[in-house]
Amino acid sequence: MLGAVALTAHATTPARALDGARVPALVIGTGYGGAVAALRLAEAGVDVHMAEMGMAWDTPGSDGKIFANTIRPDVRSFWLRTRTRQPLSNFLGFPLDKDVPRHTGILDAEEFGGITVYQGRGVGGGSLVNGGMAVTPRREHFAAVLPTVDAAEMYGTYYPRANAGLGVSTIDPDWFETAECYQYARVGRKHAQRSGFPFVFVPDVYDWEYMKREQAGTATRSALAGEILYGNNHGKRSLQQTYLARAKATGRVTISPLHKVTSVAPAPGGGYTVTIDQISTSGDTVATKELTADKVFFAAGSVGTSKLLVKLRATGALPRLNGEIGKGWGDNGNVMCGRANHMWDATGALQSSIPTAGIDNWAAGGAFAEVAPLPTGIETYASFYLSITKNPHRAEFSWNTAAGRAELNWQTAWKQPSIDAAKTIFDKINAKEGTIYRTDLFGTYKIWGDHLTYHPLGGAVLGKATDGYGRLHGHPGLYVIDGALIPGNTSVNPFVTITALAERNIEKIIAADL
Ligand code: FAE
Repeated sequence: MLGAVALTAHATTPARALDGARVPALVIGTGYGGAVAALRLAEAGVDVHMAEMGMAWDTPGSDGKIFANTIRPDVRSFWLRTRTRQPLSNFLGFPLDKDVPRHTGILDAEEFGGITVYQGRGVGGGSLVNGGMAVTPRREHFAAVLPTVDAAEMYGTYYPRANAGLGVSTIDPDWFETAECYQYARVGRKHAQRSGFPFVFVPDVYDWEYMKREQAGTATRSALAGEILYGNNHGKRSLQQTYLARAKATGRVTISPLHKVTSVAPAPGGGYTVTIDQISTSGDTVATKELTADKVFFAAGSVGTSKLLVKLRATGALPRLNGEIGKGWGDNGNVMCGRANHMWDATGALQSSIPTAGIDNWAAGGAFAEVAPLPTGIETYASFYLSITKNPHRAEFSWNTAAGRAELNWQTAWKQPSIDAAKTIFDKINAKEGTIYRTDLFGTYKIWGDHLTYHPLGGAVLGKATDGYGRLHGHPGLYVIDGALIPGNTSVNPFVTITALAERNIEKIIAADL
């Protein structure tokens, strides 16, 4: 039953009193950029405090589980909404969304005019809710995205460092051939190859040995129980198990969950005054705290960092931020679709929620499509895909003074290049297989999931809003270290690139500024 899971009190009290404190480094947000910054600063002997607006996600609910199941959203699932907003809104003619109690749940479906942006909320950021697909882009694509960054250094040092720190590995190909839970991916491969498309395995941070045991029935199921969007209770190496665990083990890092940064402004005696609202699990402010930080790292994610920075510039808190703030935002070209297979191409009732394979048509058609699961527990004869495409459109965040909120000027029609790119793959496969697109997944008679992104990128682009290492122009001691640095596209799933770039930038910042 929705909302029936009772939650015990989550840790909301920081390890030490924040109000009035002075800290050497304050990190806003605990996703990839924030976790890398915290670990490396702490290893360099700097005490770090992290403010995170979401919950700690370290305490089980009354069902004994920390995270809710994707098939049964409950109070834990969504960030401060009264109705779920699932990426797949319909199935076989039935709407899937349901009422839920308003709560600081794990998945934010943040709505702007033309797009819903999905983001993770809590200690671990997007790593709590994502598929763990850990893809290093092709070197030539990286060079096109961030031409000012030395690619030799990235591929020689920082991508390997990020992959090791995140615990990335690839599925055992022999097991893939026989595992019941990847029948859907094998069907996806067959169809891709019959149409002449390159098919590639996608690395992941999920523990593949654990998944083998799930399939064998010797471990509690997580990926094989449909867990993903609202967190995985087992198997996935989120930042809680990797970078953040190592950061905490240094003894120099403290984290305050349910603490939302609302302002950063120069402090009279040097450094920055940071204003933080402590919120309850229903989203109400219960205390407002002020501390002083020598250095502030914006790691609130592309959307969170951009929203804060456009506000701080417009309201005069950080007046010397430049005109590039808020610009260069893109959706990584995300678009989803499903295909209806013939009855002889069953995709399996048991599907691992962790995708492991993709169709690479980037060079020819500007699309990289993941073969995604549809873990409904029943045979659907559907193939489902998330495409990452080369979409040229870039939006801008701005501060609406009258409404007191940040706005994004993305337009739904801007997804058309993404749809066209995805069609270079799926029109061909449909023609070859004699199949059709599903029209029941995103509404009634709607083929394309073109209303959303999981991969917000940009808004404080490297080398534009910041210098070549993320130092914000105009205010020394302020840094951007998250997905906001990347100008709207990475050609693949973004978190390995966000992590590697953060590794590169923090190394330079520690050497030069601290
Ligand atoms: P992020 O991880 O979003 O962390 C930012 C943190 O800051 C969050 O915890 C926020 O709650 C917090 N925050 C925001 N504002 C404030 C504030 N004012 N005060 C305090 N805290 C604040 O940022 N990427 C992949 O590479 N592979 C995948 O398989 C994949 N699957 C995805 C699936 C889903 C459903 C979603 C939502 C995303 C997925 N992504 C995937 C994207 C990936 O998770 C995302 O690019 C990174 O998490 C972004 O990392 P950042 O460090 O930029």
